[in-house]
Amino acid sequence: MLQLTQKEVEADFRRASDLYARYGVDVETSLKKLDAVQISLHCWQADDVGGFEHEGASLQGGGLAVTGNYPGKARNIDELRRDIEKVLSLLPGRQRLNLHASYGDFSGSKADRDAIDVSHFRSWADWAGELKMSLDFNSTLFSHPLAASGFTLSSKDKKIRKFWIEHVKRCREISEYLGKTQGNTCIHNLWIADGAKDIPVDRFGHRKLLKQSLDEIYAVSFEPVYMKDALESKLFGIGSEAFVVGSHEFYLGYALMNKKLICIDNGHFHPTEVVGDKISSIFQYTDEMLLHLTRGLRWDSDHVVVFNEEILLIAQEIVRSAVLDKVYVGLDFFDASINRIGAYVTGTRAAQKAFLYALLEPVELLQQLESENRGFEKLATLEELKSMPFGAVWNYYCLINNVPPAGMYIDEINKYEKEISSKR
Ligand code: RNT
Ligand code: ZN
Repeated sequence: MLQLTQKEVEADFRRASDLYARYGVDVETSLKKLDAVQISLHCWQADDVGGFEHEGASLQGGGLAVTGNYPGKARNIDELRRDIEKVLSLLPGRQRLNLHASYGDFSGSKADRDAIDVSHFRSWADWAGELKMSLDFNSTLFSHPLAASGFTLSSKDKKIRKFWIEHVKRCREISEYLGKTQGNTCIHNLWIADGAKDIPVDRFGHRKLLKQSLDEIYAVSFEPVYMKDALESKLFGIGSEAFVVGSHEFYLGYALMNKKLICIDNGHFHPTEVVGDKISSIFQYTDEMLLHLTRGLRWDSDHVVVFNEEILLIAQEIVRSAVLDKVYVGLDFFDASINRIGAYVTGTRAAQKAFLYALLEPVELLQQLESENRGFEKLATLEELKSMPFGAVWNYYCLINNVPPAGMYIDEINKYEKEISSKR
């Protein structure tokens, strides 16, 4: 693996700063802004979306599939926490952790989804507090017998709806508790898999039921300083190819009418849709949103994030629209075919790099060229920026954050695998 000394990283950085300064970009300011981008790490990459409700719990249904059987999966809360600590030690900046309700600590008392409460998340809050890390939260409406019909909050069966309404109500209370404990807003995200494999006839009926369930759930309000609600839309899932109740139009409408956050998962759209383009539209009507960064690949939505054009445009649009402080950023991918810690670190660093790249753009200059109709110069400048020494700035950012620059984290992960995760 490429090894860099501190001196080399610093020298490269000085040269890079000088070159960016010639475009009018103050690199130190960009790095300060990058510090403010806190990425919420999804807890579910560590154990393939299994959760800890009972021993050997695994992902079931929900239109999600995790493929691969790479060794080292976290089998319990302790292993998962240890893995997350390792991941955090290899990431510059500060992160949050995004929990799913199914990851509660049920060692004291087991509870079905309609009976969970803050007691199941106390040990999480304690652990996160020690790490000075904040938590976000998700209701879990899959991997459960009452989700097996393919419908939960939009089910035509009143008993099923009632069960899940109670679950989400409790998850909101847990989110409020986490927010109060950590002293900042816990984002509660709601995603449901409700939908149909084949041609539905009563789309309207299911969507009406979902709206009713949501109205009932959100009838209780919480202080936004403690918790905020987000709603995540989807286009289709495995087994729900023909119809997903919670579509983009459905939730965007609901979020705007009810002052909730829309959650945009960039794997939940048609493959040719440009998700970055949505941000400046959404922000005309709302002043906050949640992102799930992922990588869609053909029909699947959950590959490890890489620093590609799609993620970059999302970051650029956030920076160019000056809404960096209004976007909550989460990750959402699960790959069981490679080292899971490696997946986290590679994916998170890729997302951070996209934000850094966007923060190093001379936005004013580019906007000026555009407004003066100097299209060729704008295009050429955008192209030239691609070969600026952005990697030198990234490495320096890692250095000042005391984490390995460049690919020097790879050896660390291999060591952890050898000593710890491979023995599971
Ligand atoms: C599924 C959604 C959702 C889940 C997690 C586990 O398509 O993206 O966010 O991945 O809740
Ligand atoms: Zn998602």
